[in-house]
Amino acid sequence: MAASPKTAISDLISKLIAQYGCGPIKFSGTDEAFYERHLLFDNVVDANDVTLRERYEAVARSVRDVLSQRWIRTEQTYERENPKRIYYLSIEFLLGRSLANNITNLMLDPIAAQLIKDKNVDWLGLLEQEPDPGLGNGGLGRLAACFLDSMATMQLPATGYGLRYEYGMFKQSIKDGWQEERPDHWLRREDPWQIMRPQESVEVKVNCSFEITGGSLRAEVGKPARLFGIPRDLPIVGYSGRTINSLRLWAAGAPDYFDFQEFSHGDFVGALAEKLAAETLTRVLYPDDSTSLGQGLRFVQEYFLVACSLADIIRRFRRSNTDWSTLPDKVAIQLNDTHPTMAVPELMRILLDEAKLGWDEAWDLTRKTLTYTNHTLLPEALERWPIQWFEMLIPRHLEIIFEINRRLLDDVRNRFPGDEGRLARVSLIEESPTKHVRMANLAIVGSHSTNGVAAIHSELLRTITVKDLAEMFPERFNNKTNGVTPRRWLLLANPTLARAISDAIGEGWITDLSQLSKLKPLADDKSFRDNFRAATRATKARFANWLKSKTGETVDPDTIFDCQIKRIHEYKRQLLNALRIVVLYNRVRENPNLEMTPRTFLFSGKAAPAYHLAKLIIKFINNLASTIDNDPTMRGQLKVLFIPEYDVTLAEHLIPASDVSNQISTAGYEASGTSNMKFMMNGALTIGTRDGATIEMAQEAGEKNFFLFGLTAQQVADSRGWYNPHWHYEHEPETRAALDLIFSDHFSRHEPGIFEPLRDTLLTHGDYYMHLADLTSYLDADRRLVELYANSEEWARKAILNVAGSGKFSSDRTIAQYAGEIWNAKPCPVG
Ligand code: 26V
Repeated sequence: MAASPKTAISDLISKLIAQYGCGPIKFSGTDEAFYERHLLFDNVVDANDVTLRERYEAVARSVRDVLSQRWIRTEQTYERENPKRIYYLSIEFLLGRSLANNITNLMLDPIAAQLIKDKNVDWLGLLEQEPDPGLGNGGLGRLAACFLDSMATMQLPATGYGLRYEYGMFKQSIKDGWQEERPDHWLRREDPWQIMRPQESVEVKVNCSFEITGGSLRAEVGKPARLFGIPRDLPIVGYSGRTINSLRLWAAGAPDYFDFQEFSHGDFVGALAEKLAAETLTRVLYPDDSTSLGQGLRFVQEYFLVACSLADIIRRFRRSNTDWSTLPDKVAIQLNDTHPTMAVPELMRILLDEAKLGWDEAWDLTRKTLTYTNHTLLPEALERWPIQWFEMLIPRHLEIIFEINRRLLDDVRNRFPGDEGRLARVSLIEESPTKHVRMANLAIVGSHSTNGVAAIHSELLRTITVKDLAEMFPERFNNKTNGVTPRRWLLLANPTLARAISDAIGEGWITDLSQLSKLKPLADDKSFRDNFRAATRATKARFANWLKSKTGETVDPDTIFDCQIKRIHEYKRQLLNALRIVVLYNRVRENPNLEMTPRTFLFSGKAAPAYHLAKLIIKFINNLASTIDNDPTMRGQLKVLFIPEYDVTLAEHLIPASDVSNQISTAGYEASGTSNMKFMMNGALTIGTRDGATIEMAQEAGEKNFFLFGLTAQQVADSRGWYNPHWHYEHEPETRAALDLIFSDHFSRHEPGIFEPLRDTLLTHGDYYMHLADLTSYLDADRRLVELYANSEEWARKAILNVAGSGKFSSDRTIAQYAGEIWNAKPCPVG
């Protein structure tokens, strides 16, 4: 007898659970599919009358059912085997949606496909029901998420630790061309992926209390308080579902019992207010702008992340180990940027005050346990916290920092007698204008490894930014070029290309991306090129449909899709891209018969709410877009579109559909970049500067398959003293015409003068990021690129060679290097 569809799904899931080694789950009395059980028992709804959101929840919970036993077994294996564990501490994790990713990594696609068919589910609509959790600003947070995927896939015993912000990155909309921000209340509906673990809450003691007055949080000095960290775990499913690690996110709360005490003294409302103040701590993620650096709440967030995570790590360590001296053999703690650097004094405090070790042993263990990654050289982004805040919140930690510094400076005096300048530069304390702790110095001194995220970045860090410390501790400095997970960024985001690749070289690339090099000879194979081109064309059409349904905007898949998507920042030079477009526009205006290869310029990205110039750049791009749209002489040859609300999901749609990737930062300023790698593995060609990991990408693909232009980092540094943007304005007619057009209010007819600050930055104030210096060579590279596009066989050949050369940029490779060269950690397969 043929199985009914319901039974078939249920059977398949049971088989899968069996395959994962945990034995089939027995239902009590009913043989309904998981999905329908969840609809009935969780949502209590009639399966014939459900909303798409309810369907999403039921499918997500069904997938969670499949992984839950395996998840428990992963932790049991680690408890039993007691391997060296990796802890990744990060103030941001930009995970993206989980449902489709978990289905792919659990290899449940055939079951999902069957469910879609049997139940006639609007799958794309259903996926859209899951919020894209914006618990990060950009590259740093997304890197953390890629690393978690790689560590689980490589069966490494790793845990991520972060904060459960109630409001993530703001939602962006565009009104009259301007960015508007709205809060992102992503937890409005229950998140099926988060498991609350109240029994594993930890207590954090601080030396002041908090109060909300007039909407802001105020610290009351000298009134010690206790905060509670309540963890929620998210499953991190390794590819093939063998290992399921955890991301543990802390939410702040006040202890449950406090209100009873206060209530008995009559101050019930006061007690509740205190609870609210405590919960405020993890309410919102800070945007990466310089003004936010001045805010005390962020400082408390950083300490809270560190205190909760270290308490948890040490508790776990003590469960299986009695001897403190084995800490570095069992625990590796990676600090993702300086945000969790208070781990240095916090671990010292635990070892000194709780374990009662002597200073030397505590210091040795601390340094051997901690490691630090630097993600930016921008001086305004290097964290420095006022000493006063340490005094107020964590005076014991300040005492420890002072003692670390005293010993460090003694060491400097011994090794470099009389070198007062060096002493001042190396010190953990910046003396003026007011005393601050230099968090990067503390992280370097208090750990045994400091790495940058691309070869050029690590080199600049070592030889310029923290030169004196690198001279003192040369063995600590190393490079780990970033990578991205090919599961989310190729297999899941670009199924059409992924299939074409697998058909040609097999599926080994999914977990060993270096196998993409097998595509190299296929660049010369006409039929593979045809497949490749057809895949790209289909993906572009799919993107155009998605964009239409999301935003109402129309783009033509037969034009070149030329993209720049990333946070809006002066150093990333979205303005340089806009200037290029103004020059192209001017060429048509001057010669209306000019035939251009039709192009669509796509921008997306958020500006920090207080970063006024970045917001003006968004406004300029939008005005440029509407002016070009409304200019009949353009005859649809150029189109500019700023897509609002850039997030992981948008990137997953847009990157696979792109022909051209713009990576055009001022050389020396983009530490690595990671979207550059995603574009490359999806077959886009890069037009870019010699910056960050783009340099290594060009090496891998061959420079002749790249469109590199502009000043090198060395040239940028060397010309700082004499660079004069006016020279370019005076001597380069196209540069001059473009700027004149902008400042004639051509793009701001009804808003005269609004773009004056662009004149200030590009001319009056000296063009710090050297837009004008690079514009001409950018245009030259752009011309070569468009010429190549006319030869579609050659274009496809180069695009294939780019994919074939992208194997190095898997985060699996990066993680293998961290594990081997920094953590000394090994896989711990789950039996
Ligand atoms: C922070 C701030 C704060 C103050 C104002 C300006 C500013 C600009 C940037 C940042 C972000 C710093 C950390 C960060 O996200 N770095 C990014 O890390 C990525 C992963 O390693 C890397 O690919 C990017 O190049 C790097 O910018």
